[in-house]
Amino acid sequence: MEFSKLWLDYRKLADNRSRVIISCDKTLKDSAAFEELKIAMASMVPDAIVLWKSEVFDDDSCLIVLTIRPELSEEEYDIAASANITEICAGSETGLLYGVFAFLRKIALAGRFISFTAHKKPSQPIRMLNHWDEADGDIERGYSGKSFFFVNEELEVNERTVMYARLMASIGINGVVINNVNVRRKAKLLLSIEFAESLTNLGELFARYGIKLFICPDFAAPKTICGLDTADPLDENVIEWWNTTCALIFSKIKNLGGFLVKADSEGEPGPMAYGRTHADGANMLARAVKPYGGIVIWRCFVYNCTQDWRDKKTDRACASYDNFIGLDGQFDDNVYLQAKNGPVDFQIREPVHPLFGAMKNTNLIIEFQLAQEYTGQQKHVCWLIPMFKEIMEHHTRHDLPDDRVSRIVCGVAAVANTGDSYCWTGSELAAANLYGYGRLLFDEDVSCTELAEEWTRLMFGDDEKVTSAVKEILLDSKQAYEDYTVPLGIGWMCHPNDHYGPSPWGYEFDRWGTYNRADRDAVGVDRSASGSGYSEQYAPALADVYGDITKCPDELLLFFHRVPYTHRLHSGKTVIQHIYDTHFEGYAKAEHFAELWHGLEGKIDDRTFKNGCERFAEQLRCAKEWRDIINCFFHRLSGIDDENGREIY
Ligand code: GCV
Repeated sequence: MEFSKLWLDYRKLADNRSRVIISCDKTLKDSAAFEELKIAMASMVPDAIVLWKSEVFDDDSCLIVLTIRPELSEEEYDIAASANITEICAGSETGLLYGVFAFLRKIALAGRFISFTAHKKPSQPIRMLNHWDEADGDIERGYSGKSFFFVNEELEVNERTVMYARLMASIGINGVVINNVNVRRKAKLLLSIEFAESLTNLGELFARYGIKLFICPDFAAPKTICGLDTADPLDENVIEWWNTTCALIFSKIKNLGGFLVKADSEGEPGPMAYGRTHADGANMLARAVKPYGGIVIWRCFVYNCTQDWRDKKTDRACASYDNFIGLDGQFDDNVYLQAKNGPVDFQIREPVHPLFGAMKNTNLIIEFQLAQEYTGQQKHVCWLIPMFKEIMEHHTRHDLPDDRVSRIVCGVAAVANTGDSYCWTGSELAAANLYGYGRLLFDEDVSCTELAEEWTRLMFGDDEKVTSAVKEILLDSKQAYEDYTVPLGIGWMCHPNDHYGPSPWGYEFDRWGTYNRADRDAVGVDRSASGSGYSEQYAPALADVYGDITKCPDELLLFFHRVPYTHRLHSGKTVIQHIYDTHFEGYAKAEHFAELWHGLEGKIDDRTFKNGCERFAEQLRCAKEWRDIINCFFHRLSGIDDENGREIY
C-alpha cells in the first residue's frame, strides 16, 4: 500500500551547486544520519552529486561534516551551519540523527542553505508512542486504517516500517510500544518464540533510528502461554517463568526496552486477583527485565467499570489516585507509572491528573491520546498540541522545587494515531498532532504557533494563503471542538462504545462511572470536599480553587460542581447561556474552517484537498448534530430560552 512521506518529502532548495560532500568518520558511513542526509540532499539539491569526503572543495561545493563528540550527551546535538559549510556534532549516532533532522528542517523551511547555530538536547528523556494494534491487524480506537506492524498475524518489517522509523526519529520519538495494552488473541504470543525473529528484526530497525522497542505482555502469560494454574506475581513458579522468558527474549531482541502493562483494568488480568498489589505485580516484572536494562511501564488507568449509576459515592475520577497513592515509594527504580493526562479518560477538557506531584517517590510518565477517540476521530480537525502544552506547563502547586508537570514526569507517552492509510493518520491534518507531539517533547520551548506554521510549511510548501489558513484552522480547532461538544468540563456526552457523535445520556445510566447528572434543576458532578471529595486529591492550594464553586475556573466548573442552569460563571454569563452560545459559536467556527479549506483548491495537491473536503463535510454534519442535540437537551431540561432568540430544535 502506498504511503506519504509526510514532512520528510524533501523539496528542492534554491541551490544549484554540483557537489554536496558529507564528511565523517568511516564508521558513520553506515549510520542512519548519513543515509538520511544522502536521501535528503538527492532531493533538495538534485543536480548535485553527493559524495563521502572529497579532495575537491570549491565554490560549487557544499560541505556537511558529521562528528561524534563524547562530551555531548547521547541525544544532544550541536549545529554550526553556513551556506557552504555545516558542522553537526552529537554525543552518539542517535544525537547525530537528531542533529541531521534539525538541520534538514531548518533548510527545508528556509528553502536554501543558511547560516544558523543550534544546540539542543531533548526536554523529556522518555518520548514514547503507544500503538493499540492487534495481531490480527485491527487497531483499537484506530481511525487511520489497519495496523502496518501486524499484517496477517505476522509482524512486518518493510518499506513502510522503515519510513515510520524515519518519521518518528525526525520528531525525536525514542520508544515505541507496538501492540495494544488490551492484550488479545494472538498478541498474547508476543512473548513466545513464534514472534522472536520478527521482533528482533523490528528491534534492529528501530535501534538504527534511536527507538527502543516495547511490547505489552499478557500479565497472565504464565497461564496462557506456559499452562501454569496461576499468574500470582509472588508465586515461585510464576517468577521463575518470567525470569526465564525474559532471559530468552532479551537475549534475542537486543533492542527490547521492556514492557507496558495494563493490569486489573477493564477486564485485563493483574495482581489483584491474587490479593497482591500493583507494586507486587510491577516489581516482579521489573526484576525479570532488570538484568537486561529493561523497564516496566505500569498504567494507572484502574477503576471500577461495573459501577451502579445510582451510587453517588463512587467517583471514577478518584479511582486512579486512590489505587496508587498508597503505593508511593514501593516501586522498583525501573518501574514507571503511566497516568493519563486527566483522571478519567482523554476527554476534551479534564483537570490534570492528581497523581502528578502527589506521588513524590515514584517514576511517573504522562499519557496523552493522539488517536482522537473522544476528540473527533480524525474526521474532525482537532489539533491537541496547545492542550498538551498547557498540561505540561501546569503548576501542580505541590511543594517541589519546580511544580510543573513537565518537571515532575520522567517521560511522556501518547496513544498513536497512525495506521496504514496513505497519509498515515486517516486525515491529512491529523498528522499535525503526531508531528507537534514529538517536537514538543524534544523542545518544550517551541510555541504552538511556530509548530503549526512549521508543520504546514513542511507539508504544503510556502504559499502564504495555505500557511495562514491551515495555521488558523489548527490553532483554533481544539477550542471549536470543545465549544460545539461538551460544555464546561462535563465530558462524556458521546455515543456509547464508539465514542463518536452526541448522546447526552448515552452513558448516564450505565456502568462506566461517567455521569453528567443533568436533570431539570442542575447539571454537573459535585466533586468538592462535601461531594465525592475528588478535589481534595490536589495540593491544598489547588484543592481550594477546584473545591470552591466561586473560585473554580469556568472551563472545569461542571467537572467539579453541580450547579443550577442559572448559575453565573466568572464570564458573567449563566451556565445555560454559555452552553447555547458556545454551541452556536463552535459550529460557526467549524463552518469557517471548512470555508478556509475550500479556498485552498488548486493550491495544495488534489489528494490532500479532497481528503480535507470529505473530512470537513463530516465535521460540519456532526458538529451541527452536537450543537442541536446538546442545546435541545439542555433547553428541554431547563426550560430556559436562549436570550438571543436563536432557534433551538
Ligand atoms: C485500550 C478507554 C478506551 C479503551 C482503551 C482504554 C485504555 O476506555 O475506550 O479502548 O483500551 O481507554 O486506555 O486502556
